[in-house]
This record gives sequence, structure tokens and C-alpha cells, in this order.
Amino acid sequence: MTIVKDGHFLLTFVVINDIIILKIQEKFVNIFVYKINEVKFMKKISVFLSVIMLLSILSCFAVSAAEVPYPPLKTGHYGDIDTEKYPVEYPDRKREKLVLDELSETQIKDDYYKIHPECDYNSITVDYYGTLSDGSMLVFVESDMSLYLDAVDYMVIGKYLYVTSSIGRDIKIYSNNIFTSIINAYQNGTLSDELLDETAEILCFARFVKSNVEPEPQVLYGDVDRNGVITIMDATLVQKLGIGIEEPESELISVLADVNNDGRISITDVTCIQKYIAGGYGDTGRTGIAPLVVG
Ligand SMILES: [Ca+2]
Ligand SMILES: [Ca+2]
Repeated sequence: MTIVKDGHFLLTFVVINDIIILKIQEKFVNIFVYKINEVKFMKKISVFLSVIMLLSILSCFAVSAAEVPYPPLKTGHYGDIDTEKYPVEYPDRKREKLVLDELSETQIKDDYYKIHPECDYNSITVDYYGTLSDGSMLVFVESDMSLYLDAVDYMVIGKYLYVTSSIGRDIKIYSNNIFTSIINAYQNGTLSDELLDETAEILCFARFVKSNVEPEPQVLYGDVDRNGVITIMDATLVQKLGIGIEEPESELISVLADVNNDGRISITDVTCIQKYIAGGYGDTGRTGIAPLVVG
């Protein structure tokens, strides 16, 4: 049954077994097919983009996990730091107080007094440690109203560990008549990484280091050169041990070389290791298995 027919397209309904099939031909067909293809293409594109986005999100997690060696530390009691897990390097010198000119000292005292008017002005003391390249000064200001707490605490600031006698009463950054704690300045971005490096240098902060202790490779039968993997080098070494042209370095090595567990090192062990390297065809003994008890 033809519904429409003009110079542009032909629209036909065909009834086969009670199913109505719509046929569109001529010019309109091309548009229709094109639209279908476009939808399919867009679907493919969106799936492709989704996969790319997922991969980039996952890689971000992987990178951040790998690049942050000391994430759980923020602040706390100094004695609680697991320095084995988070090794730190202490500087070989101590911070030094510097001489401050009288004009600056008066200004700092005045600014301190503005926020602590309850204190005795004459009791205010200023310790000055240095000036950063942006003009900020590192000062410790206290007065008769300062509270004394003897807890030793720490703050993790970037890659540095700042140990202070009491969080809150630590050395401040003094800039534009305002005192800001170092950790706050770092968190709010006024203290850049470069300025933090300068601060750390002046105040002799300890610095976190990545652990240089390489984990011991897993002990495996057949891995006689103890590099964590079983290769042709192991097979060759077992061969040398078997014919006696080389001596095992330790009792452990002779145990690991005896992969077929017959109490001696022989060509049979070499064959087992070679089979293991070739893809585990045939009897490979206990090659590649970690011993339960290392003898
Ligand atoms: Ca090996
Ligand atoms: Ca053996």
C-alpha cells in the first residue's frame, strides 16, 4: 500500500503476517539511514569517551597513591610518628635567632598588642628568624598572657615535618601587619612551595624522605640468584651448582636449587626450572613456589 509518492520519496506500508512494515525509499531513505548511522556513531563515541574518562580517573588515583609517601600524617604528638614507615631526615644545624631592627620590632609588638590587648605591652618579646623573598618575616611573639604547654607536637607541611613545642604558639609568618601560622599560610596558598622551601631552610625543618630500603624479593624455589623471578640465569646457576663448578652462597640457596626435592642438586632440577621457564610444561617440581619454612 503506497501512501505518498512524489518526486522526493516513496512511503510504503507492506503487511506481511499481520506485521506492518514501513518502507521509506528514494531521497528520504538516505536521510533515514544517515540518521541511524549517526546515532550509532555517537553511541560509539560516547562509549569511547567514557572509557577514556574512566581510565584517566583511575590513573589519577594510581599517580596520587604512588606520589604521596606520607599521606596520613597531619598533626599530632611528636612521639606518635612512625619514622620507620615515614622516614625523616633532620638538618644538621639548628635554627638561629637573628637581630631585628628596633623599628620593625616596635611595629610587630604593636600589631601583636592589637590582637592581645589584655597582655602587658612591656612583656611582649619578639624572636626573629629571617625574612622570605616575598618580604614576609618569620617571628615568634609571646607575652605574659601566653600559655605554656610542654607537649611536643608536629605538623606536616608539604614534604616537611615541623616539630613545635605547642601547636598554635609556633613561629608565625608576619606579613602586612598580620600573623599567620605556617600551616595555615601553606593551606590557603599564600605560602607557595618555593616560599615553604625557604621557610624550611631558615627554620631547619625535618624533611620526609622516601624509604630507601628495598623490599627483599620473595623467596621462591628455583630463584637461586634471589632476584624475585625465575629466569634462564637461575637454570644456568643450578647447572653450575649441580656439577660443582660453583658453590652455593648459603644453605638457603642449596635448598632453593633442589626444586624436585630429592635432597641433591642435579640436572633434574635444571630440567624442572627450564620447563617452568618454558611455560610449565611437564614436571616442574616445586619451582616458583614459596617455601613454607625457609631452612
Ligand atoms: Ca632469579
Ligand atoms: Ca634435586
